[in-house]
Amino acid sequence: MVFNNQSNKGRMTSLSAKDKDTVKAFWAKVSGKEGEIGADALARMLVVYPQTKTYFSHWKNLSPGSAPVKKHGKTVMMGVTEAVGKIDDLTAGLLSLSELHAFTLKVDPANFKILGHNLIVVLAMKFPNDFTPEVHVALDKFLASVARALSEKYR
Ligand code: HNI
Repeated sequence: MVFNNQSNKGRMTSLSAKDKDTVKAFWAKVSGKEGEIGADALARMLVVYPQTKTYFSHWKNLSPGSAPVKKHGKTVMMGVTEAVGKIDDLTAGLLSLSELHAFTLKVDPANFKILGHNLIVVLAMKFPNDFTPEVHVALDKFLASVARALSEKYR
């Protein structure tokens, strides 16, 4: 592994063109599986980080596999797929979603990172062969950028 090379510059601050291509190529495998992946990631977040359950207290059942977890998991994951399509300008692309989470839903932005982490774990489990270190770092940067874009309206 080579450090301090071009592709590692700016880690966590910007996605290189290569990172973007890596994310898009990986997402072609995710496409069509948003439902199950999103439901798994959301369910895992609610179990492992139970403080996140407060935002969903209006649901009847927050357990893994429940109808609202499946439905909302897919909704969130379609949002991430949309973000892949807007990868060149996430701040503008996710502005209205940021507004919704900040002003209407009042979600603490720390939770965006938590969901991103759970999503990475699920993706690694679902795609063990495709989840190379290169894919891992590109996805990590992408999800950090999504979290930052969603946090835009909080500042
Ligand atoms: Ni989030 C609704 C996308 C993280 C709590 N969320 C949505 C919707 C989308 C969405 C899309 C539906 C919007 C609409 O109805 O117009 N959420 C995303 C994305 C991320 C994210 C892309 C991060 C990657 N949301 C989070 C996190 C929390 C969260 C981390 C809380 C822990 N979201 C909500 C809540 C709603 C919501 C609450 C409303 C759901 C409902 O049914 O009440």
